[in-house]
Amino acid sequence: MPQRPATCTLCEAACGILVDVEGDEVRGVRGDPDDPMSQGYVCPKVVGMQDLHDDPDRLRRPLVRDGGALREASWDEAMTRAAEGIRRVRREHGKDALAVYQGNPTAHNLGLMTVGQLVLRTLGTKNLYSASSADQAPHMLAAHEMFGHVLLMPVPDVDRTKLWLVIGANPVVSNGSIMTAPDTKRRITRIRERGGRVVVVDPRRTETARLADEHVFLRPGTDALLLFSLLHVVFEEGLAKPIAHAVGVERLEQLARAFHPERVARATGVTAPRIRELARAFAQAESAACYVRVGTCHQEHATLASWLAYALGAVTGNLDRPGGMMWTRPAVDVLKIADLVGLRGHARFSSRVRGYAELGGELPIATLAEEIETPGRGQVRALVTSAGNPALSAPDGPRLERAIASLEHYVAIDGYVNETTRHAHVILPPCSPLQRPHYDVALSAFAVRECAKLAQPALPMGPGERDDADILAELGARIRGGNGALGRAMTRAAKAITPLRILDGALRTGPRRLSVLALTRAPHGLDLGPLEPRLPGVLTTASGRVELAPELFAREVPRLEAELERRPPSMVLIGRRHLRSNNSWLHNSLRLVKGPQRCTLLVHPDDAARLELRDGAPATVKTSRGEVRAPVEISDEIMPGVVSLPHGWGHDRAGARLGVAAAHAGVSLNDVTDDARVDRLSGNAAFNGIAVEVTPAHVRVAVDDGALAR
Ligand SMILES: Nc1nc2c(c(=O)[nH]1)N[C@H]1C(S)=C(S)[C@@H](COP(=O)(O)OP(=O)(O)OC[C@H]3O[C@@H](n4cnc5c(=O)[nH]c(N)nc54)[C@H](O)[C@@H]3O)O[C@H]1N2
Ligand SMILES: Nc1nc2c(c(=O)[nH]1)N[C@H]1C(S)=C(S)[C@@H](COP(=O)(O)OP(=O)(O)OC[C@H]3O[C@@H](n4cnc5c(=O)[nH]c(N)nc54)[C@H](O)[C@@H]3O)O[C@H]1N2
Ligand code: SF4
Ligand SMILES: [Mo]
Repeated sequence: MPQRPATCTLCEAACGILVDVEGDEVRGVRGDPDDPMSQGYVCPKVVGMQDLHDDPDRLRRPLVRDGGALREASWDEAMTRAAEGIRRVRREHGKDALAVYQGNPTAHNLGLMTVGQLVLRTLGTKNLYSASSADQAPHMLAAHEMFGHVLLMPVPDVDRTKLWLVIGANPVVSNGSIMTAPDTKRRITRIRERGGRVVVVDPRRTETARLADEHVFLRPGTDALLLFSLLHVVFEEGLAKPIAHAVGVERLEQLARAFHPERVARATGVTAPRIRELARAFAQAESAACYVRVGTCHQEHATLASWLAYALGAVTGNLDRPGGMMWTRPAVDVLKIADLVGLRGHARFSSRVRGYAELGGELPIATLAEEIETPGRGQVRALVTSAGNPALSAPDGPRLERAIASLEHYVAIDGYVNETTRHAHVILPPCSPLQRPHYDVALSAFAVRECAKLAQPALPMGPGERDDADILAELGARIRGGNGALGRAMTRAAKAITPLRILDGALRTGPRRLSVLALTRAPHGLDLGPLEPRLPGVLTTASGRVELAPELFAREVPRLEAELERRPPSMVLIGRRHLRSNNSWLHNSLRLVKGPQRCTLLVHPDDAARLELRDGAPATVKTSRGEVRAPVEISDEIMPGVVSLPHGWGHDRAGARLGVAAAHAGVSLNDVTDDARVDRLSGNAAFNGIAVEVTPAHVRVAVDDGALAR
């Protein structure tokens, strides 16, 4: 049976896989031992690659809305309808009346990263949105201000570090993010085997925490306070040895002065001696990497947390050195491509209603609902979503859903009628990930080891099937050229610029002078060695230096300091991820969703006793924005005063076509999050740390919004 080498595109680990193929059918998917990066490792989610391909609910033909219902249509009819509606809205209301939202799987799709960006980011609308502002926007803004480019986010050199400080990340489950590191579990074990130390800071004793040397409970939303305090100790005890290429050390030291451990202990829940010990250990380690991720991004001081984590590395000499935080030198110069499609810069324009600054050419997803609802010039009236499900993934999903349902025209590029795309006027479905070529343009820029791999499609496309690049090339050409002869000619021209052609050009002009041909000769991937120091050449700041105390951030410090005086809510809600789940999707794979109910509310035993919650019984979780009911799971792995619900569930919406998922519906965490809670600097959604009231589900309580709102 032929075994075709490919890449699992479900998460950032980008594991090498072997696809067993018989005729046109997939018989199985397993780890590829010859992939230099993943070396045979795969996680349980990998079966999703096969299940997605085989899923009878996955659309094989486009859908168009007739009256109330979606019906199958030919590609030509669907494309005509899609382009016509967008052209009409642009003609009548201007280019900004069209919004675009790109979801997370974009980053895992060669066609969407190349042709997709060229089409979707050049439509002339300022209403560009993506999952970035529900994810890593704070890291991007920190990188922009400190290093000069939104994509210059350094990655932890986990394979050489002696001290790995993991804050607000659970890489044993997520397999790493802004850090391509398949089999993080093994990498953690190796750190410990070579005498290193792993410390996890998280309001939950996670799967990663259980493998680490230590776990520190931290009150949600207080990471910036903790990080400032670590810096405070480093300076106070004379342990600073800043990297050579940094400016702003004195200013940073001055700013850190207010945050001595004794002062932040109460707010963070971490004792002063523990903070001092951690700071000393970090500064004195042979090498140390402070890795912050989604947990530190989904909060109100997220950009400050990202800044201070990078700064801690720089001040202790751990930025740009083996075992510390390092930049990659990928075979495709991602910065160059990003610049080409406007993915750079900050604050060149702002959102119309709340005035949030653009970042990398995009506005915060937390503002899309109001941009649709609020009348006036520039009001959003049409939408294109590609590879996303904002009804479940954006803060206050129900509000955004109502707004989307009110649009004049909505086109979705997605293989499913999901909770968002069920509102579309046209759905254009791409083929399965096994039917398209893959090269990780985005993620190879954040891999803990340099690598390059081009996977050819494991299976051919069937009749009438198309990949994302093909769909977007045509849609873009028809939006610009219309549905007549000009549009057809433009479509032909656009389709000639395939993802592989773009990739070949990018590889040839990239720093390693590779090519599609060279990679075709190494079907399991090329190992290009460990990360290497890149300072000062990598920087694109005006000063040519690492900026340790950007004014934009320094100005926010008084607001952070004020947190020390604020009385925290008695109970707050955070999210979590599960090994067999992937954001809002893959819940249609029976192999992945079967077993015990996963959408549970984690509650500490003390809180459960106080609130009279019983294990397995339903609880009502209420915020100022709404309420959901979920079964209680009592566990001391969660901090007292904190409850946790996973995001991406809530599959019982009428009209979605997800048979298996609907039978394992759960509830959507984002039914109760608040789109007004954002990190002010980056506009990133502050999903976590929202004040909640939790009661046994049979008890009805009158909630005073004022008391809940912080
Ligand atoms: N409360 C809370 N909310 C969160 C988070 C959280 O932790 N807590 N996490 C946030 C984060 S980090 C993220 S990244 C977002 C994710 O949010 P989104 O990106 O909006 O949502 P996904 O669940 O990833 O939706 C993926 C959709 O893309 C489709 N898709 C998959 N592959 C392809 C493809 O190759 N082509 C096309 N065209 N479509 C494809 C799937 O069918 C699915 O419908 O959610 C965010 N929301
Ligand atoms: N299996 C699986 N893998 C995934 C995904 C998935 O859904 N399932 N999603 C993918 C995506 S889109 C992303 S972005 C990555 C995310 O990858 P990670 O960043 O590793 O994501 P999480 O597992 O959500 O880890 C976030 C941690 O932050 C903690 N946390 C919550 N609030 C706070 C806080 O205020 N401070 C601190 N210090 N910690 C806090 C949570 O308890 C949680 O353990 O995972 C990717 N991989
Ligand atoms: S960790 Fe799992 S889901 Fe992620 S790429 Fe590897 S096999 Fe796929
Ligand atoms: Mo994400």
